[in-house]
Amino acid sequence: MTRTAFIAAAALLASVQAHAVTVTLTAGPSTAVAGANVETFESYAAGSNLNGGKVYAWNSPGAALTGDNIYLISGISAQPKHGAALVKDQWFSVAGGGDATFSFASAQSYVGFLWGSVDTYNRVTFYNGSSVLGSYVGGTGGLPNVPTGNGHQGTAQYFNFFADAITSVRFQSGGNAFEIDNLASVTAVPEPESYALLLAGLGAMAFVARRRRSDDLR
Ligand SMILES: [Ca+2]
Ligand SMILES: [Ca+2]
Repeated sequence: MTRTAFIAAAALLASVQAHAVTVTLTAGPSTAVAGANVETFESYAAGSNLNGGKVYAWNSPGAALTGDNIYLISGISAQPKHGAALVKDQWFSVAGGGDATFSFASAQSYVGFLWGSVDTYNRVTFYNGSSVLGSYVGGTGGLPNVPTGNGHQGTAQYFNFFADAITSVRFQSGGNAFEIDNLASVTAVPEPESYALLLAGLGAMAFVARRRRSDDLR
Protein backbone atom coordinates (compact mmCIF):
# COMPACT_ATOMS: atom_id res chain seq x y z
CA MET A 1 0.00 0.00 0.00
CA THR A 2 1.35 3.45 -0.87
CA ARG A 3 1.81 6.02 1.88
CA THR A 4 -1.03 8.16 0.43
CA ALA A 5 -3.36 5.18 0.22
CA PHE A 6 -2.42 4.16 3.76
CA ILE A 7 -3.20 7.64 5.11
CA ALA A 8 -6.49 7.65 3.19
CA ALA A 9 -7.40 4.25 4.61
CA ALA A 10 -6.47 5.32 8.16
CA ALA A 11 -8.54 8.51 7.86
CA LEU A 12 -11.44 6.49 6.50
CA LEU A 13 -11.26 4.01 9.37
CA ALA A 14 -11.16 6.90 11.86
CA SER A 15 -14.22 8.53 10.28
CA VAL A 16 -16.12 5.24 10.55
CA GLN A 17 -15.11 4.41 14.12
CA ALA A 18 -14.54 7.69 15.97
CA HIS A 19 -18.10 8.62 16.82
CA ALA A 20 -18.68 10.12 20.25
CA VAL A 21 -20.90 8.69 22.94
CA THR A 22 -24.37 10.23 23.22
CA VAL A 23 -25.85 10.33 26.73
CA THR A 24 -29.54 10.52 27.57
CA LEU A 25 -31.49 10.00 30.79
CA THR A 26 -34.89 8.44 31.17
CA ALA A 27 -37.03 7.72 34.21
CA GLY A 28 -36.16 4.44 35.94
CA PRO A 29 -36.10 1.64 36.60
CA SER A 30 -35.14 -0.08 33.33
CA THR A 31 -34.31 0.58 29.70
CA ALA A 32 -36.77 2.05 27.22
CA VAL A 33 -34.64 0.92 24.26
CA ALA A 34 -36.39 -1.77 22.20
CA GLY A 35 -34.63 -5.10 21.78
CA ALA A 36 -32.12 -4.56 24.59
CA ASN A 37 -30.69 -7.46 26.59
CA VAL A 38 -31.05 -6.66 30.30
CA GLU A 39 -29.03 -8.07 33.21
CA THR A 40 -31.15 -7.74 36.35
CA PHE A 41 -28.62 -9.49 38.66
CA GLU A 42 -31.47 -11.60 40.07
CA SER A 43 -29.90 -14.93 39.07
CA TYR A 44 -26.86 -14.55 41.35
CA ALA A 45 -26.56 -15.64 44.97
CA ALA A 46 -26.55 -12.64 47.33
CA GLY A 47 -22.96 -11.64 48.07
CA SER A 48 -21.58 -13.12 44.82
CA ASN A 49 -18.41 -11.61 43.42
CA LEU A 50 -18.91 -10.61 39.79
CA ASN A 51 -16.43 -8.97 37.36
CA GLY A 52 -14.76 -6.94 40.13
CA GLY A 53 -17.92 -6.00 42.00
CA LYS A 54 -20.51 -7.70 44.21
CA VAL A 55 -24.16 -8.62 43.85
CA TYR A 56 -26.21 -7.59 46.89
CA ALA A 57 -29.81 -8.42 47.76
CA TRP A 58 -32.44 -6.57 49.76
CA ASN A 59 -32.06 -9.31 52.40
CA SER A 60 -28.23 -9.27 52.52
CA PRO A 61 -26.76 -9.23 56.05
CA GLY A 62 -27.07 -5.75 57.53
CA ALA A 63 -29.58 -4.52 54.95
CA ALA A 64 -32.33 -2.28 56.31
CA LEU A 65 -35.13 -0.38 54.62
CA THR A 66 -34.72 3.38 54.47
CA GLY A 67 -37.20 6.21 54.04
CA ASP A 68 -36.32 6.33 50.34
CA ASN A 69 -37.91 2.90 49.82
CA ILE A 70 -34.53 1.30 49.17
CA TYR A 71 -32.44 -1.19 51.09
CA LEU A 72 -29.29 0.20 52.60
CA ILE A 73 -26.33 -1.81 53.84
CA SER A 74 -25.01 0.89 56.09
CA GLY A 75 -21.71 2.38 54.93
CA ILE A 76 -21.35 -0.27 52.19
CA SER A 77 -24.01 -0.07 49.50
CA ALA A 78 -27.48 1.28 48.75
CA GLN A 79 -29.97 -0.43 46.44
CA PRO A 80 -30.68 1.72 43.37
CA LYS A 81 -34.15 3.22 43.80
CA HIS A 82 -36.55 1.74 41.26
CA GLY A 83 -39.34 4.30 41.57
CA ALA A 84 -42.02 5.26 44.05
CA ALA A 85 -42.87 1.67 45.03
CA LEU A 86 -40.81 -0.58 47.28
CA VAL A 87 -38.97 -3.21 45.21
CA LYS A 88 -37.16 -6.14 46.82
CA ASP A 89 -34.44 -7.10 44.37
CA GLN A 90 -30.72 -7.48 43.76
CA TRP A 91 -28.21 -5.00 42.44
CA PHE A 92 -24.54 -4.74 41.42
CA SER A 93 -22.15 -2.72 43.56
CA VAL A 94 -18.53 -1.61 43.15
CA ALA A 95 -16.94 -0.88 46.53
CA GLY A 96 -14.45 1.89 47.35
CA GLY A 97 -11.27 1.31 45.33
CA GLY A 98 -13.17 -1.19 43.19
CA ASP A 99 -12.77 -1.65 39.44
CA ALA A 100 -15.34 -3.75 37.57
CA THR A 101 -15.56 -4.45 33.83
CA PHE A 102 -18.28 -6.06 31.74
CA SER A 103 -16.94 -7.23 28.35
CA PHE A 104 -19.38 -7.98 25.56
CA ALA A 105 -19.11 -10.97 23.20
CA SER A 106 -19.56 -8.55 20.28
CA ALA A 107 -19.67 -4.75 19.89
CA GLN A 108 -22.74 -2.99 21.32
CA SER A 109 -24.36 0.18 19.98
CA TYR A 110 -26.01 0.95 23.30
CA VAL A 111 -25.40 0.40 27.01
CA GLY A 112 -27.74 1.59 29.76
CA PHE A 113 -28.12 1.16 33.50
CA LEU A 114 -30.05 2.34 36.52
CA TRP A 115 -27.47 4.34 38.50
CA GLY A 116 -28.32 4.47 42.17
CA SER A 117 -26.99 7.21 44.47
CA VAL A 118 -24.74 8.87 41.88
CA ASP A 119 -21.49 9.95 43.57
CA THR A 120 -18.57 12.22 42.63
CA TYR A 121 -16.25 9.23 43.15
CA ASN A 122 -18.12 7.02 40.65
CA ARG A 123 -16.65 6.75 37.14
CA VAL A 124 -18.05 4.85 34.15
CA THR A 125 -15.92 4.38 31.02
CA PHE A 126 -16.87 2.93 27.64
CA TYR A 127 -14.28 1.19 25.46
CA ASN A 128 -13.82 -0.01 21.93
CA GLY A 129 -10.99 -2.50 22.50
CA SER A 130 -8.43 -0.44 24.43
CA SER A 131 -9.69 2.91 23.05
CA VAL A 132 -11.78 5.05 25.40
CA LEU A 133 -15.03 6.15 23.72
CA GLY A 134 -16.23 8.19 26.70
CA SER A 135 -15.71 8.46 30.45
CA TYR A 136 -18.14 10.04 32.91
CA VAL A 137 -17.96 10.97 36.58
CA GLY A 138 -21.12 11.22 38.66
CA GLY A 139 -22.28 14.13 40.78
CA THR A 140 -19.97 16.73 39.24
CA GLY A 141 -22.38 18.44 36.85
CA GLY A 142 -20.98 16.66 33.79
CA LEU A 143 -24.12 14.62 33.14
CA PRO A 144 -27.60 15.96 32.41
CA ASN A 145 -30.17 16.07 35.25
CA VAL A 146 -27.83 14.56 37.83
CA PRO A 147 -27.75 16.20 41.26
CA THR A 148 -24.25 17.31 42.22
CA GLY A 149 -22.59 15.89 45.33
CA ASN A 150 -22.92 12.47 46.92
CA GLY A 151 -25.47 10.18 48.52
CA HIS A 152 -28.58 11.06 46.52
CA GLN A 153 -30.11 7.67 47.24
CA GLY A 154 -33.64 8.85 46.56
CA THR A 155 -33.02 9.53 42.84
CA ALA A 156 -34.00 6.95 40.24
CA GLN A 157 -32.49 7.91 36.88
CA TYR A 158 -31.83 5.52 34.03
CA PHE A 159 -28.70 6.38 32.01
CA ASN A 160 -28.44 5.59 28.28
CA PHE A 161 -25.13 5.66 26.40
CA PHE A 162 -25.15 5.30 22.61
CA ALA A 163 -22.01 4.74 20.50
CA ASP A 164 -21.07 2.84 17.34
CA ALA A 165 -19.16 -0.02 18.92
CA ILE A 166 -18.84 -0.47 22.68
CA THR A 167 -16.88 -3.64 23.51
CA SER A 168 -16.69 -3.15 27.28
CA VAL A 169 -17.95 -0.93 30.09
CA ARG A 170 -15.92 -0.26 33.23
CA PHE A 171 -17.23 0.88 36.62
CA GLN A 172 -14.76 2.39 39.10
CA SER A 173 -15.45 3.85 42.51
CA GLY A 174 -13.21 5.78 44.89
CA GLY A 175 -15.62 5.20 47.80
CA ASN A 176 -18.64 3.12 48.82
CA ALA A 177 -20.15 2.66 46.39
CA PHE A 178 -21.06 2.64 42.68
CA GLU A 179 -24.44 0.88 42.55
CA ILE A 180 -26.26 -0.14 39.38
CA ASP A 181 -29.12 -2.38 38.26
CA ASN A 182 -30.76 -3.42 34.98
CA LEU A 183 -27.60 -3.23 32.85
CA ALA A 184 -28.90 -3.18 29.27
CA SER A 185 -27.19 -3.42 25.89
CA VAL A 186 -27.96 -3.75 22.18
CA THR A 187 -25.68 -5.54 19.72
CA ALA A 188 -24.27 -3.17 17.09
CA VAL A 189 -25.25 -3.51 13.44
CA PRO A 190 -22.99 -1.53 11.06
CA GLU A 191 -24.90 1.43 9.63
CA PRO A 192 -25.51 1.63 5.85
CA GLU A 193 -23.46 4.86 5.63
CA SER A 194 -20.49 3.04 7.20
CA TYR A 195 -20.67 0.42 4.45
CA ALA A 196 -21.03 3.16 1.82
CA LEU A 197 -17.97 5.00 3.22
CA LEU A 198 -15.93 1.80 3.28
CA LEU A 199 -16.92 0.94 -0.30
CA ALA A 200 -16.11 4.49 -1.46
CA GLY A 201 -12.73 4.27 0.29
CA LEU A 202 -11.90 0.89 -1.21
CA GLY A 203 -12.93 2.20 -4.64
CA ALA A 204 -10.63 5.22 -4.24
CA MET A 205 -7.73 2.99 -3.19
CA ALA A 206 -8.29 0.69 -6.18
CA PHE A 207 -8.35 3.75 -8.49
CA VAL A 208 -5.05 5.03 -7.03
CA ALA A 209 -3.46 1.59 -7.36
CA ARG A 210 -4.63 1.23 -10.97
CA ARG A 211 -3.36 4.72 -11.90
CA ARG A 212 0.02 3.98 -10.33
CA ARG A 213 0.25 0.76 -12.34
CA SER A 214 -0.57 2.54 -15.59
CA ASP A 215 1.93 5.32 -14.70
CA ASP A 216 4.62 2.65 -14.28
CA LEU A 217 3.88 1.26 -17.76
CA ARG A 218 4.22 4.64 -19.44
CA1 LIG B 1 -32.15 -6.24 40.05
CA1 LIG C 1 -23.43 5.46 45.35
